[in-house]
Amino acid sequence: MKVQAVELRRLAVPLVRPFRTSFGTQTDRDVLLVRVITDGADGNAECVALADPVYSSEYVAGAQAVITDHLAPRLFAAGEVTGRRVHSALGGVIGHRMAKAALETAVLDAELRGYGVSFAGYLGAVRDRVECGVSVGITSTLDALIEEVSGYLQQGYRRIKLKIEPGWDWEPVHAVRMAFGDDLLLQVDANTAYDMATAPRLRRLDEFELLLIEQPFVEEDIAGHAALAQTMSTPICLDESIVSAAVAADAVNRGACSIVNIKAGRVGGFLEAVRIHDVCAALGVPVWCGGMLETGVGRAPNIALAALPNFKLPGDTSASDRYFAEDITEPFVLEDGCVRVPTGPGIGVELRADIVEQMTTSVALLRP
Ligand code: SMG
Ligand code: MG
Repeated sequence: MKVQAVELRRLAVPLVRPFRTSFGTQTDRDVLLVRVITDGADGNAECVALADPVYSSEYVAGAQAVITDHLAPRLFAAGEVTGRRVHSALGGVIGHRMAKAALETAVLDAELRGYGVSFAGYLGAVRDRVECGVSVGITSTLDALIEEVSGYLQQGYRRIKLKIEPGWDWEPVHAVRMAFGDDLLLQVDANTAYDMATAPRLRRLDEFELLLIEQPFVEEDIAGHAALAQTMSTPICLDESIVSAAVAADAVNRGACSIVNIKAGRVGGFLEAVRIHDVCAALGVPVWCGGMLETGVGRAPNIALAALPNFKLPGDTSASDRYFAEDITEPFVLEDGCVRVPTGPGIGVELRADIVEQMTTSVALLRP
């Protein structure tokens, strides 16, 4: 298969409600869709970078620039490619994992459509439905939080994740435990907002028997997480820190985490994501699927990934209506707290051309 052109399309997609984390508030999604046009089928993917470099160093305009100036030219120059060859074709470029992941996923989508094989089948999925959790942003009041969580539980979500930061930690977790009881599967995500000075606040969360605490310290601080893990009964899970299978194995072996969040975009693609899944399985460490407020284009392969056997906890793989009034593909719907794994060829979903057109803010076509 030869990639003949790459289309980069930016969309402005409003979120149904603002999503506040320790690093800022998202009110809409600046989506970068990547389409590869090949001599066979076309392939689509979504780049998970946010509009600003606040979750990671990558951001949408930067991803678009690196694809335009560095990655697409390498992909064109590679000649005959398959999904598995994309990583080495782009290897000369350091970092930019989210941008690389989008290209690799689009090539895989094209390739698998040619074979008539689904992402789930290709990656090694063992389930046809995956359990869903929901990530709940920081709210202005505890009452607003309880109301939001209550709505999600009524819809059937099987696990709640609360975003925390120093000053919004013990109180919201306590309020949610009081309102919904000790059996609720509950976890928290700090998005690097703590350090050794504020760590005592985290230790107070041990009383709530949380499933895990996600990424308390900055991403580089593997040693700090290992030290923290020694002093807490709540399992530490890493998200931002885990950028490859090698880093995952190292973090686990050094005692920095006992659970791993996998996001294909953060680690450079679904093939590396499967390697992380495999190394964690070998080390006895459960994984779960993270989310980046993806549209259906990005959600579909995430759900396929989440159907692999070592995905042992519900993921941030919520239904489309948790994010968007209208998804740009056929929507993912919650059924008994689960979403169905797509079975069609490639990512298994199609773009809704009219809605995509309405939301498009720019289109660029890259050619060799
Ligand atoms: O897709 O449901 C989702 C969002 C899940 O909380 C979520 N993602 O650190 O895990 C995380 C955040 C990163 C993105 S926040 C805009
Ligand atoms: Mg996280």
